[in-house]
Amino acid sequence: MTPAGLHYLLIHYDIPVVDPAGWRLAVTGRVDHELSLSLDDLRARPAVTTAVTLECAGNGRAQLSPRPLSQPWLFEAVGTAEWTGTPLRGLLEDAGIGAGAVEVAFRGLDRGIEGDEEQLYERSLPLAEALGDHVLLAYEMNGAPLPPQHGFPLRLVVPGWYGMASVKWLERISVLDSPFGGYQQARGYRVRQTPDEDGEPVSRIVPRSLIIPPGVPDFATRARTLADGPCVVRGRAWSGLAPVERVEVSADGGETWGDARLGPQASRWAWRSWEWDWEPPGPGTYELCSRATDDAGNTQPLEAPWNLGGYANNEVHRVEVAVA
Ligand SMILES: Nc1nc2c(c(=O)[nH]1)N[C@H]1C(S)=C(S)[C@@H](COP(=O)(O)O)O[C@H]1N2
Ligand SMILES: [Mo]
Repeated sequence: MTPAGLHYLLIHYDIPVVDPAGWRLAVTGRVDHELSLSLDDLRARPAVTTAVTLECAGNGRAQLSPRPLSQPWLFEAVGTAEWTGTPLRGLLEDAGIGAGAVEVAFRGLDRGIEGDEEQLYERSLPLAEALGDHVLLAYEMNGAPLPPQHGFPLRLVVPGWYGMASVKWLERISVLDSPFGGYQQARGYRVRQTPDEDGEPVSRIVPRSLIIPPGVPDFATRARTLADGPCVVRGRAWSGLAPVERVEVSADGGETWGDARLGPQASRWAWRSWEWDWEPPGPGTYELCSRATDDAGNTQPLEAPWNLGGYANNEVHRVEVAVA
């Protein structure tokens, strides 16, 4: 689990100040009964705790060339926390989904300007995804009330989807009879080559693994040095498409690969630990690589195809170490 203080943050605008006493969640649109719920109402509903790996769709963006203009994430925009809340599905069933509903939109309280449009951060999910078993309206992270930066008092957590779907500071859920055309859906988070293309929407997390860099870093260059001798290389792997089935590791830049041992997983939606025994053949420079494959056969490419937003870069992780 990632402690809240080490979990990445992605905040498009400002962190809203919310007085929980006056805050309400509205459920509206194509529903049989509109709802307005307080935080206590939500806490009184059935509660579920699930370990979920959240990853920003822009994780790895700074690795791409030319570098897309947005958050310059290297590898750090991922974390795994235990989220506690009430299943969205139960709430939608209580409201009653009306005829002709196709999507559910989630609006946050944070306001800003993006693409020349003033907006409240808002995203939608197809109805079938919103009714999925694991989607949570979360009011706790790692057993404590949500910190302001992670969405206090209430956020959506959509396991398996890139982070943009997990709307923070929720104020309104709208059941829609036509696809949501808001900025974060129609303009943002699309995989495309040029700004005038519609592109494909970003949705589920593609398989990825990261290596915990062995050895020690040089202060200025970050170059790593590892003492000669047997070494256990460790890391994490995850996929929002299907469970991780295999992690392979290479110590020669991807020429030859060996299978890592997979560790336990806190839930289907949490990353999985892995480890690989490595005996460096002697002093020299080595490039460690890791590659995850899920049980639907999705795997990590050696080199990710470029896109304008720099989304979903899941190319194999490479860590160079000097054995001395
Ligand atoms: N209301 C609101 N929700 C939001 C965002 C935002 O800017 N505003 N950022 C999204 C993005 S892009 C990501 S990756 C996740 C990050 O969640 P975290 O900051 O709790 O890690 O929140 C999502 N939910
Ligand atoms: Mo993100």
